[in-house]
Amino acid sequence: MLIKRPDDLKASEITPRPLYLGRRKLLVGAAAAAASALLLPDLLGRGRLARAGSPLGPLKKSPLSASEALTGHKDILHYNNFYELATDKESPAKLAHLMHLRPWTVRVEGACGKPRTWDIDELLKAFPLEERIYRLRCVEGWSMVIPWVGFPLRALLDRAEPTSQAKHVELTSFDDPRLPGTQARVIDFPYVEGLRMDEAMHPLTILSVGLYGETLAGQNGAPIRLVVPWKYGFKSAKSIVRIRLVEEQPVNTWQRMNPREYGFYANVNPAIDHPRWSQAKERRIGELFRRKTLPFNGYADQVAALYAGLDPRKLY
Ligand SMILES: Nc1nc2c(c(=O)[nH]1)N[C@H]1C(S)=C(S)[C@@H](COP(=O)(O)O)O[C@H]1N2
Ligand SMILES: [Mo]
Repeated sequence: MLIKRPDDLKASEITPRPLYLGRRKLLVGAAAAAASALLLPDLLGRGRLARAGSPLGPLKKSPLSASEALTGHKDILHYNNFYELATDKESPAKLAHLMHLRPWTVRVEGACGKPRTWDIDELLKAFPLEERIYRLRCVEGWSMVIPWVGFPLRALLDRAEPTSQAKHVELTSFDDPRLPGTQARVIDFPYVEGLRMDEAMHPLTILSVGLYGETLAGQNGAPIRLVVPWKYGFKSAKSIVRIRLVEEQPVNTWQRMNPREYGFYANVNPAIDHPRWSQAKERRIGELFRRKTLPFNGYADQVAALYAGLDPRKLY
């Protein structure tokens, strides 16, 4: 990961080796993409169709919101992890116009009575949206407070009528080889994440379609992404195209890339260091001093009971 702030220099050490090797390829890919954007002005037209940044109308603020100062809208739009686009923090905002956001469908399938392919615009109308302010803590040691707009994942899963075999949920991001990071194969795509059924059905777990009252920008995972506030940021799969109810525990992308360092649960835990760096503190983007990281990212009261009897040292 290419980062400039001194605080983040340590983060460059955390990039797993295959990613470093992939970065040169990625830079070549980014240059090619920039060139083709110049040759194909209609890409801009497709960007407009995606309607990132459109107002979402009056929104009820969820009582489950955190009451903390929000991270600036600009920071949320310009400090992103989105490997389908690029591995540094600033490039996703510059490359997001390459994403083709319409037509877009989300397939809900697997162990359920009513599998369905949702058109994203139908889906946006089918579930009442609300504003949810959540802390997001990245495993790299930074955090933000984000006014998401979305609805509980549970609402969508209930519509599918999960069967008793549905023990886990696997969420899959898009895989568009036209995008520079995807093309460079910096990690295995599509990006996959997983939750246990009770985590997926928990009222704090949402699908987000917007932030700061507007539809999501591409770099934040438009048109729809997962948000699980008590877990490290990487659990929140962006630009989802498939949600599958499954029996077995899914293997998520980071677990597959580096099983020694990333597990299935990824619950925020200041007491358990990542093999190569501490998780005790975090830098809130926009703030100068580090603050202490809270167990379950501050959501312990609501979720700690889900993990009673589970050894966080073995199952992180
Ligand atoms: N498909 C996909 N989803 C992803 C990622 C990614 O690279 N690809 N990065 C993850 C990581 S590491 C983090 S911290 C969050 C960042 O979300 P944000 O940029 O909207 O803050 O998205 C997560 N979801
Ligand atoms: Mo992250």
